[in-house]
Amino acid sequence: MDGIEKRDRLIRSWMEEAAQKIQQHASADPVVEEKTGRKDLVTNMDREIEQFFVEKIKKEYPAERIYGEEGFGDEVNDLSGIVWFVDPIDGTLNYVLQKENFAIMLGVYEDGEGRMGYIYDMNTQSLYSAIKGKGIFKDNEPFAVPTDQKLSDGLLASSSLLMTDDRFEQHRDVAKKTLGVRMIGSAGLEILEVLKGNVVGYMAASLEPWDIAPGKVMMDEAGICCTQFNGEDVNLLRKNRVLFAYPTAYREMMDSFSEN
Ligand code: 2AM
Ligand code: CA
Repeated sequence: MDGIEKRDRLIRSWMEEAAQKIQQHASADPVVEEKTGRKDLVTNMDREIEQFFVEKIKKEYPAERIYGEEGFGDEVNDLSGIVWFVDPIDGTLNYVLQKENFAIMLGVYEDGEGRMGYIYDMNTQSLYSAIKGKGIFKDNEPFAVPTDQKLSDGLLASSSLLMTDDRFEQHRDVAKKTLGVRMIGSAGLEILEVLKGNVVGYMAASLEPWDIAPGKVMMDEAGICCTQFNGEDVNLLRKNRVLFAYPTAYREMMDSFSEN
């Protein structure tokens, strides 16, 4: 992929601008609509921010495709060429109910391979990024990630569905082996918790491609495992059940699943 430095510069400025737009509306109540149900929401801000990114990307890179949560990009049925993944607000339920604990996410892939990943933490106004082969950054500084962690020595992040739905008993057995479970409700922020070493892993029962793609670039760059529950590669064209975990914790989780 050409022009990585220019892309990085542009993406950083767009992420900052998007964050400012959301910040400016922080005191106003968003207009909320249900998508597939009462737990799956979209607001005027999700739409506005995705449209903002689509406009910027299409102006600079008209030949490249955009796979965005709210549908303002392209219909994407394969990952050939350059594909941009856009999640304008990750953690929309938090955005509506809490006005905090959400993120803006963007990923750039080439022929299905992660090249660039960005997660903007709206709580701390920090931009985490990864460029394949170039490392991980917090804002403009290199960001050190732990090399490995064990399941029994740390905390585990989980999507709430795994804790509330009886189909996931095996996952609760894994959770019992840790020091405790943590749930934020934003895949992007949970992935950052893994990256910081605050949790040894994150398991989620239902993540969309744009929830996974940006963080997966970071995981790959940091040597952290990221697969479906069955060990297969994630599929960035549909929903996935995903495990993100440090290598030792990942092996312990997979062993625990196969014991049951
Ligand atoms: P979203 O807010 O961008 O939809 C919540 O546990 C996490 O799962 C969030 O990152 C949320 O992303 C994601 N998620 C994916 N599909 C979802 C759905 N149908 N309903 C709620 N959250 C979903
Ligand atoms: Ca979203």
